[in-house]
Parts: sequence; structure tokens; C-alpha cells
Amino acid sequence: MAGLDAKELPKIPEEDVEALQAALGTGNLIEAAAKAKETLEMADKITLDIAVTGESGSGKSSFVNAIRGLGDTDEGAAATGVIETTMDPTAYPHPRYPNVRVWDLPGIDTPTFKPDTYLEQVKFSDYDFFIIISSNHFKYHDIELAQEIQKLGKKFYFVRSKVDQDLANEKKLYEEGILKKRNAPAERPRQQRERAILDAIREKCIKGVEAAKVASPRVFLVSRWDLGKYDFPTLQKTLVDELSSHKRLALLRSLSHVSKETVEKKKEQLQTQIWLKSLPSCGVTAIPLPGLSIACDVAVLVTSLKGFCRDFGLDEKSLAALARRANKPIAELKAIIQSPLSEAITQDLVITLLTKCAAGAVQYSTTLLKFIPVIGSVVGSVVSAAVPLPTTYFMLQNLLDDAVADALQVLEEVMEGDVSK
Ligand SMILES: Nc1nc2c(ncn2[C@@H]2O[C@H](COP(=O)(O)OP(=O)(O)O)[C@@H](O)[C@H]2O)c(=O)[nH]1
Ligand SMILES: [Mg+2]
Repeated sequence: MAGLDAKELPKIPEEDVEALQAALGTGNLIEAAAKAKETLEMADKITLDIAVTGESGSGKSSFVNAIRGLGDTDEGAAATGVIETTMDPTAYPHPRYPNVRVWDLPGIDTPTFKPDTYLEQVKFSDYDFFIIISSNHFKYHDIELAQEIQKLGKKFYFVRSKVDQDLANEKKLYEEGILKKRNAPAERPRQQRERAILDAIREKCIKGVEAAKVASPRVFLVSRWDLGKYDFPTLQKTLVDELSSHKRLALLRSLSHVSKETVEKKKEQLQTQIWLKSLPSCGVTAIPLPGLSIACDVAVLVTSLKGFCRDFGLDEKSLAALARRANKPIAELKAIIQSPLSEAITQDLVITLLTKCAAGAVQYSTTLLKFIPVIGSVVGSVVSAAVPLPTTYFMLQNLLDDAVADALQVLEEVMEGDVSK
């Protein structure tokens, strides 16, 4: 943990003081701790249901796996392949956040397909938004379905899958000199050529959808094999931005780290929870810590710290899955991680970290008392009684910063050599 020296502790930003005041409400510290615990528990229970639809063979089941960070043969993966078809909507919970469910819906390419009866049949009202996938341009059924979803007041996003195949095909053609015969500009750099192909695919898809009068259509180009590339990072960002704020945290937590922006957005959202997470450690179950002038509920802190690690993929299971996908030894990823992994967070470790934070926190509690009379009025004039709050705050803040730094390092490592990074 960096920056724990009392002199080096960062200033508490004004927004944070406001957030603390909001977390405290008008009640006393004990009440506020109970309320914060409840708020956090409620946030953990929020569900998110994402529907994935489109023609059979378009890549629905593959996408359901990919966005949950799974390979097609991993435990809990949806069956994929040319002859696999889904007859009923099937829920696939996210492996680490089971409240986030991705639904594999039946294909929409039967001759008798009717968008209204289909939506009725799949219980459209259960989903927060729809992903409509096609591995070609969007056809009549895709567009009809989008129009119906729009009518019902739900959001949908067009995803054009398998763009890796389009690029591979074009590359082959190019290498065989066929494109040259069609007067394609000779020897354009590969990235430029790829971009031109992707732009052409996107434009063609959008034009087709626009012609059918779908309001402000957007099409995201993806490859199930490389979510860090093409439009997947933009799709993630769009989903986060357009989701109602109370569901945003659930989505963000479940997102695979495909770009720096994803990690930073996740941090931004979790940052708002730091005071909320600090408060329960000062609740009724707080016990005095030997050698420290503070009382804390260490078990609550262990849970919070483990939560941060899990949110940033810093646990054995997530790292193993990532290493497999990136084709790297797990030891290589572990070697660049400075924070403890989720499994290594114990009560003893938390007490050690608290000890490091406590000295600096005394200073802060004096400052805090000036800002936040509610602490002073509740716990009396004894400054040390208010110390656990800033102490746990700084500990969580430091762990969050460290977890983010590690997640970014790991991301860089797995994306090494990736031109689209
Ligand atoms: N190259 C490539 N193949 C894909 C991609 N997405 C799906 N596929 C393949 O397309 C086939 C059909 O995919 P599947 O997910 O089963 O389609 P579904 O019928 O819509 O569920 C499978 O062989 C997948 O491996 C992709 O992004 N790139
Ligand atoms: Mg399928």
C-alpha cells in the first residue's frame, strides 16, 4: 500500500465530505452505520437482465459467453455451434455476479416469426435491454423486432458479430492480389485497410437500418474472440451511460476489463461507495483493537476489501480465467500485481493495514469534526472516537487505488502487442 504515511495522506476532497454527510444523514453514527450496511446490501441485490437475440448462427450464444468472460467450453457456458439452437429463453448468470443475467433467446429466423408474439413469448418486460446480433447486415426480422422493442419503450443495441472473419477474408483477397485488380490502393498499411473495411461494414449496416426508420440506429462491430478490439469497448461505455443509475453499478462490476476506460468508470462508481463502506465498521459490532486507539468491525472491512479485489478481477479464479484467455502463465500476471489477492485478505492483514492508516487519520478526524459537526455531536468531543471513520476510509481508498493500478497493469500485460489498444 502506497501513500499511507500521515504526512502523505491526501486531502479529503470536498465532494467526499458531502458524500459522507449524505451517508451519515441526520442520524447518529451507529444509526448511519446500520443504514449504510443496508444500502450496500440493497445495492448488491440489484438485478440486471440482458437479452441477446438475433437469427440462429449469428453468434448469440457465443456473445452470451464472451460478455461473461467465459470460453465456449468453460463451466456455465452456453452451448454454441452451427447446430445448437435455443428454443426457450435461457438465463446465464455472470460467474462472479449472479444477479447479472445474460439471456440467450430463441432465434428469430423461423418463417412464422412475428415480433410481437415473439416478444410476448420471451417475456420482454423481464429484460433491461436487448442486444440484436447479426453476422451480416440486419435483415427484415431484426429490424421488425427492433421497431417492436422501441414501441414497448425498451432499449436495444445492434451488434454486428464475427468482424474478425470479414477482416480475415479481406486479408486473403488482398494477399491474393484480387483487390489490386479492383484498383484498391496498393500497399496501404494494414491498420488503415482494416479501418476502411470496418467503416464500410458499419455504414452498410446503419444505412439498412435507417432505411427502415429505426430511430438513431447504432451498430457495434465485435468479434467474440477479441472484446478489446473494434466497437466492443464503445458498446460497454454506451450501455453503462444509458442504463438507469441504480443498475449501473451492477453492470459495471460485471464488465470484463477490455479498456482503460472500463476500469476507470468502475473505479469512479466504486469511489462513491467508500464512505458507505467505511461506516459499517463503526457500527454496533465495532470492538476496540489492541494497540490502536480505535474500535472497528474488522470482519466488515475484510468483506469490503475482498469485494474490491473481486470487482477488479484480483482473485485466483478471475486471474486463472484471464491467463487462459490471454494465453499467458498465471504466474506472469501475479508477478505484476502489488495488492493482496482476495484470498489473501484476512483479519490480521486488515489490522496491519489499519495500524498504518490510524496515525494519519487522527489528524483527519480533527479536520472532519470541524466540517461535520454531526460526528462531534454524536460521539462527543473525544476526537479519537471519530477516528475509525477516516482510518477505514483511507484504508479502503488506498486499496481501491492499488486495485485499480493493478487492474490497469494486468490489462496492459494481456493486451500487449494489440494494435487496437
Ligand atoms: N470468427 C467468429 N466466429 C464466431 C463469432 N461469434 C460466433 N462465432 C461462431 O459462429 C457459430 C455460431 O455461433 P453461436 O453463438 O452458436 O450462434 P447462435 O446460434 O446465434 O447462438 C459458432 O461456430 C461460433 O463459434 C465471432 O465473433 N467470430
Ligand atoms: Mg445459440
